[in-house]
Amino acid sequence: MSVERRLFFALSLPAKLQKQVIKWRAEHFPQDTGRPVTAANLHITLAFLGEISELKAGALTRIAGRIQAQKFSLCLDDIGHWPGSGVVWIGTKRAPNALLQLASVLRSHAARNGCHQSTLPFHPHVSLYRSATRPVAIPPATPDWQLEAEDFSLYESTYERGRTRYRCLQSWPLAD
Ligand code: 3AM
Repeated sequence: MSVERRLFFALSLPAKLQKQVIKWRAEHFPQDTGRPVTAANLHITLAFLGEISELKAGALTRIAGRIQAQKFSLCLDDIGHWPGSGVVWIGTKRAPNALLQLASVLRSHAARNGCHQSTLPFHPHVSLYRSATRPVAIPPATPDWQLEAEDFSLYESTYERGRTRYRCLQSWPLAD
């Protein structure tokens, strides 16, 4: 039987921005808000692939390598809470077209390769807390962080000893 891995395409956050976000989160949310996402796991999901075979992962990896997409800059200037999924997030009020196009291309390739895609509209975000099911006092604003997206990556999600870990398997540069 072929081994399946839980994979997704995402944008990473530079280490400096990860630290800034973690510091700001600690200063603006009470400790019992939910399960905080660790600094290394902060990301923006572009397309969730689910548990897929090596064969399918290989096909999607080759497709990702042929995608022609532009660099873009993203302003993280929005915050919200989705009580249903228990996620507190930061996002953007104005998603750049290049980001929307990249996510759309990855999602349609994923769907064509049998990876079920959510019917909810794509809402780019960085999850800060999970399991935040109680009401959360949302700070009035973020510090308006800028994310310069220069590549996108394929990640594997594993769950070991009670911890979720995201491992970057491969990255592809975005064009100037
Ligand atoms: O951190 P975010 O919310 O961007 O929520 C999961 C996480 O995204 C999402 O995939 C990312 C990496 O785990 N995810 C998990 N299960 C999912 C599913 N069944 C899912 N997204 C869509 N459908």
